[in-house]
Amino acid sequence: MRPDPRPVPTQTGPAQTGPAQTVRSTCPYCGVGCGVILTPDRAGGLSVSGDPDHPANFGRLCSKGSALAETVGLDGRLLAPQVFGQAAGWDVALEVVAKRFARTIAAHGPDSVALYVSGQMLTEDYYVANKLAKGYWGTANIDTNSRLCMASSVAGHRRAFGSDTVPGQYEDLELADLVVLVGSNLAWCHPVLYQRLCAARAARPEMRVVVVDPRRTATCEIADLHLAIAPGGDIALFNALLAEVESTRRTNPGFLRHVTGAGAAFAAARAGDPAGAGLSPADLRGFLDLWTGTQKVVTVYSQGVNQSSQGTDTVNAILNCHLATGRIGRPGMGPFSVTGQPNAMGGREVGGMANMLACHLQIENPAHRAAVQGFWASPAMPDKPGLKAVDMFRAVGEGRIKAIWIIHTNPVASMPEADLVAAALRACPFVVVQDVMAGTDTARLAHVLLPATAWAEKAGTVTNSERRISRQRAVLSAPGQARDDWRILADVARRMGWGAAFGWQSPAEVFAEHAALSGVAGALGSDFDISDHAGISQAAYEALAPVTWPANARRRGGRFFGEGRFHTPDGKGRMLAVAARVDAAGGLPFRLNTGRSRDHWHTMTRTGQSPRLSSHMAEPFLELHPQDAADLGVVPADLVELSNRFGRVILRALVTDRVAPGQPFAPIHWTGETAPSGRVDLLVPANPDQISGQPDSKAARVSLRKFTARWYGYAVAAADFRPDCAYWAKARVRGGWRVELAAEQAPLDWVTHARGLFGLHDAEVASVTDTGRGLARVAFHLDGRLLAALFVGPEPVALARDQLAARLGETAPQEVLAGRSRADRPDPGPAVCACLNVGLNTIRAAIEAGRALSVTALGDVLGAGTSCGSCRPDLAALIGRHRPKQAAE
Ligand SMILES: Nc1nc2c(c(=O)[nH]1)N[C@H]1C(S)=C(S)[C@@H](COP(=O)(O)OP(=O)(O)OC[C@H]3O[C@@H](n4cnc5c(=O)[nH]c(N)nc54)[C@H](O)[C@@H]3O)O[C@H]1N2
Ligand SMILES: Nc1nc2c(c(=O)[nH]1)N[C@H]1C(S)=C(S)[C@@H](COP(=O)(O)OP(=O)(O)OC[C@H]3O[C@@H](n4cnc5c(=O)[nH]c(N)nc54)[C@H](O)[C@@H]3O)O[C@H]1N2
Ligand code: SF4
Ligand SMILES: [Mo]
Repeated sequence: MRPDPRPVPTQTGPAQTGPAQTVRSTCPYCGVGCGVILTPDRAGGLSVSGDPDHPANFGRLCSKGSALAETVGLDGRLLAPQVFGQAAGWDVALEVVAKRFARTIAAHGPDSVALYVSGQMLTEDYYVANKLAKGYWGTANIDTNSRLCMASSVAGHRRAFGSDTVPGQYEDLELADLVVLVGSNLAWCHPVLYQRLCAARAARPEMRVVVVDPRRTATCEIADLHLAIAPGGDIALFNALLAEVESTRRTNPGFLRHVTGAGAAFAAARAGDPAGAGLSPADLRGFLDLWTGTQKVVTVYSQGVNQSSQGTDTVNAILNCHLATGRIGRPGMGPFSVTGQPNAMGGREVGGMANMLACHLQIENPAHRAAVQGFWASPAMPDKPGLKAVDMFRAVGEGRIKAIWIIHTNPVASMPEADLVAAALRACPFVVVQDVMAGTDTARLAHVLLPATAWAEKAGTVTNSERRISRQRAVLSAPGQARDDWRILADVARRMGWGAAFGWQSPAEVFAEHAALSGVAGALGSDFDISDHAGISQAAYEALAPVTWPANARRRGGRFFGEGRFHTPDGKGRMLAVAARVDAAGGLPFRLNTGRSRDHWHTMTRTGQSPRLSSHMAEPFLELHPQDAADLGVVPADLVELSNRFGRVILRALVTDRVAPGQPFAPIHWTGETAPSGRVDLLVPANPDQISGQPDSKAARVSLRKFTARWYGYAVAAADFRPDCAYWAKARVRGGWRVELAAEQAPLDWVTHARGLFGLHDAEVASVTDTGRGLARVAFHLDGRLLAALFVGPEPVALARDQLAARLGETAPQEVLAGRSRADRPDPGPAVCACLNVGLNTIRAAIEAGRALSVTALGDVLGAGTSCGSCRPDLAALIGRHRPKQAAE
């Protein structure tokens, strides 16, 4: 074992003893897997900085990584087990869970239970969950939110390579002469990788970047060419490319000797209709020339590819082009599926999906099953795949699954057909939810809630998009009764009678066992073999430096497939004949695209705790093309209602030509906790890819209309409160909350209404109302300090929102009622640069005054964009918009 040679001390000893040293760890958000240095403040908090020596980020962090310290507080945490609504000790909770699962399996067979887990679990947690389900319960009904995320990539890899292998390394993006980003908003979703790409391009201006996305995203700022492809047009595009590769004789005949299926794939590509991509002939030609004429090409792809009913075929259409040209597994060349979650890769490595076995072995292969079962000495081993996420929740709804245990994911918010998922859980006889937060949409439907330790409180490993395994280390002690995820799973397994197989004392022991099993898999030909670490000692595990797999006596790190050796039975790569399927026309008029915004993480249970991250986009919104807006009679800041057979959603209109007409876009982050009418997944039909089972999350058909409220409101409050009206959206601010409201009915008396809303029945009140014009302003205070305020009008209220929120706890309520900015403190506006907290109004003022007319100058003058840089595309756009006339000339 190679110890970490770097100077920062690492924590030793068990995770839960309240260590207080500086440690190296890994960011818990995206699959870039950035290294962080954590220093606890001994008061339950910590400071976070980028690890300059970590090979994923070399010290960089994005806005989410740099705000991690704001998310480790205990607000909203689940701190004790709850059993049927009552607080309970661990003994009771574990006993209830163990007995119920044992009884259900005994009465209805192993396939009557299920585990639904997450690509955010640590490898050790995931390993234990998979061992319990497959080896001991005897069911393959363990699936994960990775089904919503990476399943099409996994299936595409396995079809082409015979294994789920990501061939390249991050460095390839820097070494390439052309980087093509397909369905990836890298600037917001993998910001540090995007920064590495920007830096490489600045150093080598001849490098080219193409973005293939129906939307003009922030990532397009770096693009030489933005192909605003027709949604689902990617197969047509890559088939056109493959046909071009063949017709211009750019194939690599030497490499093609190691590939089968080329003839059929070329024929299918020739038969395709490039018009399906929906691009202008000039754009298409430009792309084909660039790709075929550049040897060092990396094609990065993400959810615009995976989350489609043709996701797997789209993946193979991309892989075909790289196989045909031999541009794979060599420096600066290759297809690159970037993973979303921090341990999407680790989950695939332990086999934590319904159709996989441990260590990339195959569930359908008897020798593989025997090897894993032999290694585990386990009583059971399913011989066929289990239910994939969509089918799993359908089985719950139909009563075929009678007990489900959900860990580290929030399916009631993130699954398609979300209300059906909620209904299924409501009807399920036994639902266990293991989370760090008490009030998530999923947790509210649980019979048993199990409190897990959170990031910075627990220890383990994660694998990033480039196959690099990094340690997460604990610096904070476990709050309340929270326990590590792996330990909770092992505790239940022990109570089910399997003490010997689940008897580990630390995550190091779990990792050692996982690494040993990978050696068994490696001997069977698996790519995933980290047997270097089999039997790793506690001390070596504590000191483990980031390492890429494979890691065994035969191979350490590096790229795959450059020499043309694949993991298929004949050792050859496979090109696949794929054809674009044309979606049946008809249905509702709009196609709803969904995805992410810059500063929030999924269902916001953690990023929602940070005022800084909450200020970039404080409300759920709908990007809507100006033409659509005009047709619907919608102006900026209006509310829009989206509906289809599943229900309705209300979002704030963000009118922009970043989206094409007919293709509005909404972010996925808002939930029943933060904006009950903003839960977009309730409108998304599952419509999974037939091969991978991955839902088609970016293609819901919806109708739109303007939502007209009787009144609109804006409120700030020091204490949390829950409105009850057609539309509301809540966001954190320093010292409290800010909330947007809209309702179809007006109350009789605004002061009474506001008292009830805030629960401030005895506080002093100041109010101004103009019933005739439908205006009201109500402020509550105690000893002259502002506790809460509500502003109401017949139109969306215009006022200095951030400024008002900043007044919470301050004096002078009369001034608050005036709704004005204080002259001595201008309203900075919503944060554009979340790292350094620089607001829109501040930036705009600097541009309009001519003080900063480039992104670099904005950095010099205000600091904006100088930390993670993910706002730099926004800054450039603001300069374009607000630059003084004479300066523009
Ligand atoms: N800030 C932030 N970063 C994150 C996350 C987060 O929640 N917040 N989540 C992480 C996770 S788990 C994931 S999976 C990744 C996802 O990272 P990305 O895949 O980059 O993010 P998305 O916004 O889901 O989708 C990417 C793009 O696909 C485009 N798209 C839609 N339909 C099509 C199509 O038919 N063809 C093409 N070519 N493009 C299409 C959308 O317009 C969108 O811009 O992000 C990770 N990083
Ligand atoms: N329409 C649409 N839907 C989508 C997508 C899309 O693009 N469009 N994207 C999909 C994708 S790619 C993904 S990855 C999913 C993500 O969807 P989810 O996985 O459901 O979202 P998260 O908010 O990340 O949920 C993580 C949960 O784990 C909890 N948690 C945090 N830390 C810990 C811990 O240490 N232990 C435990 N036990 N719990 C913890 C959090 O509080 C939270 O409740 O959403 C999918 N849904
Ligand atoms: S890019 Fe940002 S969110 Fe992703 S791992 Fe790095 S710091 Fe974390
Ligand atoms: Mo994801």
